Amino acid sequence: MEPYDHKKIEQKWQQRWEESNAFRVDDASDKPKEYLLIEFPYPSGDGLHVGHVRSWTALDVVARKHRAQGKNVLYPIGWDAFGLPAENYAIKTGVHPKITTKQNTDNFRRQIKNLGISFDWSREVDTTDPAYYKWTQWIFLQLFKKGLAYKTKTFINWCPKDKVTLANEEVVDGACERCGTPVEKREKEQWMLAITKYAQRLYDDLDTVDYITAAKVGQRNWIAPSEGAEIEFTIANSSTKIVVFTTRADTLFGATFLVLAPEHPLLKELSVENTDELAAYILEAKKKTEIERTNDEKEKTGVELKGVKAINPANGEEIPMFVADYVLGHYGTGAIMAVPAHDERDNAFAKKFNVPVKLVVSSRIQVTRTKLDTTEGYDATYQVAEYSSPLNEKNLQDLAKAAQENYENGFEHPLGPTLYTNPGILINSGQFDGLTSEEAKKKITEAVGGKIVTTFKLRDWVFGRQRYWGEPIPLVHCEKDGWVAVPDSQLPVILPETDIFLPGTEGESPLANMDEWVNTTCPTCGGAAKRETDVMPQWAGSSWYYLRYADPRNADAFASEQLLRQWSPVNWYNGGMEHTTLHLLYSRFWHKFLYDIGLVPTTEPYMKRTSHGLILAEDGSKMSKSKGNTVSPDTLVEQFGADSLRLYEMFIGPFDQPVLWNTNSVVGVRRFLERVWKLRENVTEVHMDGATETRMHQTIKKISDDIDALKMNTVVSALMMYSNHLAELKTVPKTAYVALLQLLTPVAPHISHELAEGIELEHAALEKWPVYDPAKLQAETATIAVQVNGKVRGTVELAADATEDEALGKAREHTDVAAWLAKGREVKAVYVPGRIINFVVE
Ligand code: ANZ
Repeated sequence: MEPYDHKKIEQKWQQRWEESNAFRVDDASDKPKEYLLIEFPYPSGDGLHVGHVRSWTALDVVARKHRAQGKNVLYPIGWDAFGLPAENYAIKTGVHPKITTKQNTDNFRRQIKNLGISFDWSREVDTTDPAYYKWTQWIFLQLFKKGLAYKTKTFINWCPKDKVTLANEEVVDGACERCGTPVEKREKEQWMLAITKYAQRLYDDLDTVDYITAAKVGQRNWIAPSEGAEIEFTIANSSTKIVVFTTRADTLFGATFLVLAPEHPLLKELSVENTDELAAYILEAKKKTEIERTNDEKEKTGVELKGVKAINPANGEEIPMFVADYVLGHYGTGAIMAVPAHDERDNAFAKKFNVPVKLVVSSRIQVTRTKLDTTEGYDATYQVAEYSSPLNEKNLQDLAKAAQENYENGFEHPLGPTLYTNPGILINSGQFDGLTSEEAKKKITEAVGGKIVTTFKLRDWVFGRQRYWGEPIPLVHCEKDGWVAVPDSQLPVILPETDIFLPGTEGESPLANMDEWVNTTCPTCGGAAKRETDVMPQWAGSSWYYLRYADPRNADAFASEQLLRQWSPVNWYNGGMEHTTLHLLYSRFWHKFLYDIGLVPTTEPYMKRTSHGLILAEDGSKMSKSKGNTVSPDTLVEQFGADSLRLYEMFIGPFDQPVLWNTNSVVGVRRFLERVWKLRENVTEVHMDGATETRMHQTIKKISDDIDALKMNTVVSALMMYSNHLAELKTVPKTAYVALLQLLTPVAPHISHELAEGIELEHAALEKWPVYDPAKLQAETATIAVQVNGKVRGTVELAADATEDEALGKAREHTDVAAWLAKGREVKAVYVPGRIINFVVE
């Protein structure tokens, strides 16, 4: 048999698959549909990464198996090709992003085809193709028409190096996700998408999908609903009212000051005496990142609003007001009632600014038996009733008051620590004393005319980018009509050609310089108007691409209703953990919106979501071009073959865990394939022995189950064990070998097809998934002859998978055999599994 020549074989089969459109999926098929999706790549200049190979091979294994099981499997690919790297490269070299994108996608396509992944190439999409982004723009316009896209002056995250606005999701630890530069806050007019309008549904509907836990938890924490109340405070001698958001309305009686965020719009309306001091503070606050502002280790800063007081609606007390940057402008209402006895930040602030601390919730109800003002220590004089036990002290209110007085006279507070952040029983709260925190929240909110609300951490999506390489936002501004949508008939708004890619120093989009493009006419009144020059973020095109795959060449709609019904929802989506709060959330939002306007048939885009662990360099660091520790799939395919690379990446470790790369181990799996290759020489039409048959059924079951559970590493080890077993046989039964090839095909398709051809196995047989017989999973017993010095002296019943020790032990117990063995000294004992036991005695 000729040696295993991976190059020849892989080329041959890839060509055949290409010529026969082997993976082109038929929309009209009556087989059950299955839609498998991987995150379409950003075609970077670095080419394919071994991480891509891990994700795509895994779903390719699933795709090939499910096709073999009779499903109509859609497994598409495309390019998420807008974005900064191509643009930054253009700035550096002058090469237009369109050209680099074309080069990069060509290279990616070649590399992927060399891996033998069964993508349906006829459905390839490219987000930078006008025929595609026409629909990205169109969907944006639907959002605009429904009031979900709006332009507003807002503080945005600004990366001074990339000169670009960043979404909150793109800021990691206060720095730009891409370049690590500390992010600044700038006030800018920005297009926003009102994703917060969908916050509750995005949160609740996670219950209806099968996502890995980390992805669900990540989204839940990101959306983060918080139940609380909005309570209005009036300002003394003024008609201005300040609404605060609190999750602890039960502590209202303990609110001893009010704090506004530096961004709070009402600051301008208050007649504050110390305006200069205030203005200086606000300016400083703007320079700080949110991380700095919310860092609890840092000392709290703030400025009192001199000359204004707020009125606590619970007790009518006048309380001081401050501006402090630990209160954020965009969360809740941007204003808080500060309760220093029950909130840590307020407590730290109150201590620094000398504001009274008033305890209004207690964990313990401590009741005096004797006198309150003893100096002998309180412990001896109080009886402690736990918070959860029923309250039976009639004089609770009096006692609480007395305790407070004592505290103010300099004793440790007898009702508990001065900072107590858990819920408890109300004290010092007038008619609400004795209620639990939970009860009091509702009652106090009602009593002061507040309202119960849910606030979310999730914020609206900053959608505009002042860059070049993105979809133009298809809007026109007219003095008379304001923002007007470009009519559908004029879509797409084509990204104009230019050689100037650099954004302006103030961050205006490069498109702003192109007068001819900018100046247009208003679609409504026909008067002079200007185009919006901001473009969309990279997340736009990826928010709906999975829908386009259903009907990628449709010129009249982003996809036809019928094909959307045919393919929705995506059955299984695999992608990076890092996309949980960005892409995954954004696309769920667009999908729900499209559902609401009747354009998609399901409420959720993806039924199941998994994630692959990162592949790290051999030393455990992240692989990166700059560190020079990347491995190129091209080199590996060249040297070992695509099948070896695929097999290795499936074998490398548990699929969802990070793993270290090790090129030496690729050699190991390559050797395994060579053994499988050689095995064919021994294949004959012999009858299968019991042990092999059992193994075969067990292996089919194991691999079938493990592929669906993405346990790819144990799939490979099961293949190895099974083939090792076959290698131990003198002749390999063809049925057992066919099963091996069928099971191997999804992971190592090229060699499997070649070997199948070698034993004249019909293509169709190889592409069929083997079925196990549950009755044959248990090892069967076989009758095995026992020889002593070459003569059969008896037989024993052995389990098909009996070990040598078990077999020999059983044989020695056989009376006749034992007698023959006793005649001399045993020098050798061998068990040939499933066949014979041999003793040699002298
Ligand atoms: C009074 C109070 C008393 C509060 C107390 C807490 C404890 P979560 O759970 O994260 O939603 N808060 C409200 N808006 C804020 C803003 N814009 N910036 C900073 N802090 C803000 O937190 C809600 C609590 O955080 C609110 O409840 C408010 O402080 C504060 F013993 O009100 B609380």
